[in-house]
Amino acid sequence: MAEHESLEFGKADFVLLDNVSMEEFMANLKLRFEKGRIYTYIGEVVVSVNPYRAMNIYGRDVIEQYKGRELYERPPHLFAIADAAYKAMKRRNKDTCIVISGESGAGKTEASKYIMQYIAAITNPNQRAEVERVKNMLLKSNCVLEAFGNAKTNRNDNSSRFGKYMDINFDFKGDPIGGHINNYLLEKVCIALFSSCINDGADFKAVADAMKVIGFTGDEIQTVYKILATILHLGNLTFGVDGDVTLIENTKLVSVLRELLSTKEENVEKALLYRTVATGRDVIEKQHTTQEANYGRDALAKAMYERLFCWIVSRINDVIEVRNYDAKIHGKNTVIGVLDIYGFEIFQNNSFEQFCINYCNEKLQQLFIQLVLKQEQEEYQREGIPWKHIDYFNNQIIVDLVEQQHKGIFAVLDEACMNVGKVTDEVFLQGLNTKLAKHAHYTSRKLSPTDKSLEFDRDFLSKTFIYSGKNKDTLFQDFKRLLYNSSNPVLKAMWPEGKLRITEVTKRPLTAATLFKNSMISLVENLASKEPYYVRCVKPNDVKSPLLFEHERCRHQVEYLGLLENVRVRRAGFANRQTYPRFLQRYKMISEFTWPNHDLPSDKEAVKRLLQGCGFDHDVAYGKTKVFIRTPRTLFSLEEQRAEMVKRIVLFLQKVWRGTI
Ligand code: AD9
Ligand code: MG
Repeated sequence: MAEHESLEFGKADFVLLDNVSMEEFMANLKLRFEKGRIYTYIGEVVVSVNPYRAMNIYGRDVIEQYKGRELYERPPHLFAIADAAYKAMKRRNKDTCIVISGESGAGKTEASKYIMQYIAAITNPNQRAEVERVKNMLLKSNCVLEAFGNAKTNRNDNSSRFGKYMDINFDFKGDPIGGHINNYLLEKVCIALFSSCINDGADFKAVADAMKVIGFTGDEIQTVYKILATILHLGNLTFGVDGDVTLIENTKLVSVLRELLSTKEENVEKALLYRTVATGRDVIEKQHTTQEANYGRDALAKAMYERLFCWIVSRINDVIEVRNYDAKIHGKNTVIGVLDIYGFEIFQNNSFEQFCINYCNEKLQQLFIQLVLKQEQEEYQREGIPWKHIDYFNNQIIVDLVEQQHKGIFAVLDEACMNVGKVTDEVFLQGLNTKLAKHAHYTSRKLSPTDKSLEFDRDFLSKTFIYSGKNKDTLFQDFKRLLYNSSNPVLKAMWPEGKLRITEVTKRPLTAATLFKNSMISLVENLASKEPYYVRCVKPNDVKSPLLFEHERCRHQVEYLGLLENVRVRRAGFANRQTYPRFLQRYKMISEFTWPNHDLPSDKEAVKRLLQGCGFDHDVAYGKTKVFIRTPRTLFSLEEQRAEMVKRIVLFLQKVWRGTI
């Protein structure tokens, strides 16, 4: 429980509320926000409210105050969570992860950057050049990824349009030696964004500089410019008809495109107007209708952008990845993962992207429930610790609704998309109505020209219009071949599948929904394998004001993030638990009953004796295999006593060696 804060700022940990009720929770959250205390704990979870103003709390001096300290020693801060994750990683050799969640504009990306900065600041005390290089790369990579992956939306001026999971690898000394980025790209939506990027010359220069530092070559950076220019030009390209011939109206653009793509002019034109189709053994060229040509052009622009983004990520990974020879030098390494993903969002018009984003947030909520609420309660039961069950809304049913095999929304969507040529939203809706009619959280409205929403019984997914067409990866193979045949080697390398001949392209590509679902499932598996730390971000208002705390908006977020349940479980629960042998291994030296060995009938008895001896018996519970410690302060005292003993033992041994004893 955080100290060093007067009560005029409210309770620094929601666990300390007099009554755990929504009213008290909200009153405390509001008071702290108004007093400029944007962070509050629920045990080890940080609740953060976006201040929408520059806060003077991230400087070097503040970093120093958190470095190596225990969570409860200092006022709540992201740095404390970062330090806790770092300590767990270093002390106990554990892979940890920091999961940052909250809706769009709540402050996730900012939080992830402060966390990274903190980790960079506290590591590498010896200023090793290689480590400094890695740190620099990790920080610079953010700048590049944001330039290409963020866009202004009406909810956030700098909205992440991709999810980012970044692993930072540490050597046994606890210094960063590399990293890896996984990006969870949205379906190709980024088109609008870099027009602003290009307009702003200064920013673009910063990005280009960052790319140079990371190690992109001059040719590579040039190619990036060319691709961006291509995409912009594609936006101006229009098609017309002459009789039954489709043609390009502004033919001058074709030579511009040829130049940018380093291909032949006639190839560009052909790829835009025709597609090659295999019918049995024959290969024919089929002319696009104007509608198809328009579709193809847009698909090309989006695919080029998506590919560019993924290529940039993979180039960054090439540079920051821990190389084998590094691993040999540094020995086993551990990882801290930082997850900053697009937040839950509802717009006036919601599309496939919003559906995916919101599904992703449901998955993360499920992980939180699994780890924080469910597992915690189950463990107490398993260990035979008296426990009053706490009710919470388990959103697994919503996750199932989306991802279940055969009858989940994604499965129905995929099925609707199998019907080549006959994919309509009506087919999709019918499928949903048939398969999900009985689902407690599914209700549908009729599709009409003006109202194309599907309704689900939970805010997250509600009013989502899933346009089935977006689910298919339908970039004509002709475009892939065009880009592969470019004489620009960088561009060519981005499109290896352009190598395939039309008759070789038989496999139906996985749909966007399936790809997304699979990537979410593996993300959650990965997170679940690590020791998680949470930052839960709340957005105080919709007008980016530093002064306004919109009660209803915030209450709603507190509710769907399950924060109140979190407090209840935490309050009823224990801050720390360890198996008896582990506990003894760490603390046996602080008690005469257990040092160097105990003669009690079991480790459990020995731990009991030790804790009684130290006067902590009242603050612990003894489970079947583990001891549970209620307050962090007890753990802290144990740690202090241990440190003191270790010091004494070392002194003693030194004396023995020197022969002074
Ligand atoms: V989205 O899901 O990517 O659309 P985020 O990432 O949750 O969203 P972001 O971190 O981008 O939100 O924060 C939005 C804006 O709030 C920032 O551009 C800042 O102007 C503002 N913000 C957020 N956190 C802080 C902070 N700790 N201090 C000051 C902040 N301003
Ligand atoms: Mg963001």
